[in-house]
Amino acid sequence: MKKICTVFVLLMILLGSHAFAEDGYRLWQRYEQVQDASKLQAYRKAAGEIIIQGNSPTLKVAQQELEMGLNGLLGQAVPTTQQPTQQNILVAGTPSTSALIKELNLSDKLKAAGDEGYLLLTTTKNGRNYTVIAANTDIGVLYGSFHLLRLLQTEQDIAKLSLTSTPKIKHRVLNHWDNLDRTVERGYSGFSLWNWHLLPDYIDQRYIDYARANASIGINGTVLTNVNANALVLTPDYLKKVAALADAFRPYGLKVYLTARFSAPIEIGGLKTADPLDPQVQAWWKQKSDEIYGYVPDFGGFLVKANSEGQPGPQNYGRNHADGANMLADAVAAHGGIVMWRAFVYDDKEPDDRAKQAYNEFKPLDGQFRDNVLVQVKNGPIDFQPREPFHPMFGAMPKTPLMMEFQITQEYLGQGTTLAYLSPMYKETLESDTYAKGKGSTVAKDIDGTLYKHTLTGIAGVANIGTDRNWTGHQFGQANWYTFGRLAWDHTLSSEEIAEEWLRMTFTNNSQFIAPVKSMMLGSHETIVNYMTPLGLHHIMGWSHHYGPGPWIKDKHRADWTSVYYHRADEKGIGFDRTKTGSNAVSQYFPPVAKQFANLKTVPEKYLLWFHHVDWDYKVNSGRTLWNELCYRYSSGVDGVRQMQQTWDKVQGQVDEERFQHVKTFLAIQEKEAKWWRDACLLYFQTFSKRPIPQDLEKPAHTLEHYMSLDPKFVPGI
Ligand code: GCV
Repeated sequence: MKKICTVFVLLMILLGSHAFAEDGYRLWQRYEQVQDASKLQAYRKAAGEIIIQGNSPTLKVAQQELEMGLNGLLGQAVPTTQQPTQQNILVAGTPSTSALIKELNLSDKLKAAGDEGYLLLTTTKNGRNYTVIAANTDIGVLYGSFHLLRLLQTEQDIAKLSLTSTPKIKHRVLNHWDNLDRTVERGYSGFSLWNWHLLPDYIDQRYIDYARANASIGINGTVLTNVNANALVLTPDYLKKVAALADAFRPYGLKVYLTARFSAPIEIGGLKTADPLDPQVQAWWKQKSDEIYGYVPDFGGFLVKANSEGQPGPQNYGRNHADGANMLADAVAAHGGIVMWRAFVYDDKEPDDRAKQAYNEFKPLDGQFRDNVLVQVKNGPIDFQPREPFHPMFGAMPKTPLMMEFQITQEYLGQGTTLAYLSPMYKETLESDTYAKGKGSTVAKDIDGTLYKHTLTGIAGVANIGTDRNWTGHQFGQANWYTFGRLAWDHTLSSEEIAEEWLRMTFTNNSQFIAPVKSMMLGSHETIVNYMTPLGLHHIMGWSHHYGPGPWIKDKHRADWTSVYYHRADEKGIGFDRTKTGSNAVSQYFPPVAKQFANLKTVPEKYLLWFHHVDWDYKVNSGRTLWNELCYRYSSGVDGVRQMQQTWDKVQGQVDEERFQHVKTFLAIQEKEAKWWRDACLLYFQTFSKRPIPQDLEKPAHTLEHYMSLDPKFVPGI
């Protein structure tokens, strides 16, 4: 009998491993057995048994995760007990629920851990050795458990642990641009995860795995619906479904938020107006919020896009953004909710430079927002371009907590098939110095609250997650979800550290794989900037779907959605003059920055054409003329992709064939698209520069007419 059982178990393992082929579903949570023999031995020794005293839903999932993780990583079952029976113990808990943690007398150390942080340490008591995960709250225990697992996954030494980790930002939130019909605006990885049809009765395992993944990187909020909002989600039929998702996410510390359509009082409330100063409208939102909290007692609050790109808002009634935000803030305040009010506003009826409009509208409102309002600002002043200078609102609103909005989905960065590791781009913004209070007033300090002493702080990432089996379409898209969470927790981490962690957990700890692939990831963003929008060019992509190059886009119903509005190429030169002689957008920055950006000699070259209209023969840093530099940059972008292909080809055999081939195929698509960008842009800009493409560079494959005639169909995510 015993023999039959063993054969059965072996069969199940074999079948199981086949069913869980390396298709990317397991993200960075693969928990494969540790390969380094001495590390494996040390980990097995340290985790003789797991003790978690207390049984809240969050502690339960911490226990499950530790069991699943350790069983996989150690290749053997680790028993869970309630009292110590062994010499070496892994203990996790809070002093209030775990007598064992209490006995370890950690209260002094725990003071530094706050509400969500944790301690990891190694200690001894009564002759036993403890590896300790301690926190003040259950969610801290869960976060600490994931940290410990990460140390094992990345094969770190855990013999003498002594660390405290706390998040630097309070609200770390994903923004899903998911529609109720399950399409995803700017989504390139299938459809929306939220199966509204089967909710609330069917809880897909995906929801749990999504929550696990988020908790593992400290993400603590998710906005389920598109900012181009549909009021229906606020009706009881949908609120039941929202409640079911909130229930599934709650153990993982993931709060649910919804987007509020400003005209909802009219559309679903039967009112004649949505004027935020109208008492009936205010009462409607108050009652609606109470109703939502009836379904979801820990509902996070609202995210709002108002008076932008056709969305309704307070300005429809002659009111301002503070009036709108405050009305909603008052409606959720009693329940502890917040409002994230977006500053992504611009209007083509407004003659001023689009890059200036958000600052112009919001800066005068500083100090007028309620205490539970965050103003959510995109990283740059236009719209998630491959590269933008930091948004001038950062540092400029001392009395208002500003929340960062990054885009994780790659709307302008090659969409689903491009390998772009975005940490360097996020860090570039976070580390930019606003000079708001002198040198060192970085954007990061504004959003983590240390610059102006705000306690309400937040960061949002527009999600790249969908129903694709590997979640993000591109296997490397997972790295951007991961890096967003890790930076939201601690923006001082380096892009390199994060890439290395992710690679080790997602693929292998083999250094022959890590070193070249990490360097490929670190260079990938710059490579894309080079073949799409070098030297500060921006917004020159295809019309509407934003796929591929379209520098020739002009004469559309909105000038500020065309490309010529931004690149301003003419016979003399190219670029948007945002100095005093042009739109003077530079004046929105603090004087040292404004001065640097305004001067052709001191502006960082990466922003040259963002701020200046520059002569074709202007000599850039390399000594080349601007035209020749553009040609070299575009070409080096294509070369960069080819190098990425070579790097990837060399690691064949070091990772599973399934994901290897997937990435390889996507890199081939990327190379094709890089050439398309280079050739289309150079041929088009050449019609103005009237200068030859340098002899030593690869010639365009087709004519400009050919590229202009391309009309890609069925581009996802529109
Ligand atoms: C959700 C860009 C995108 C839109 C998006 C908008 C926004 O304009 O193209 O799809 O709408 O940004 O951030 O609101």
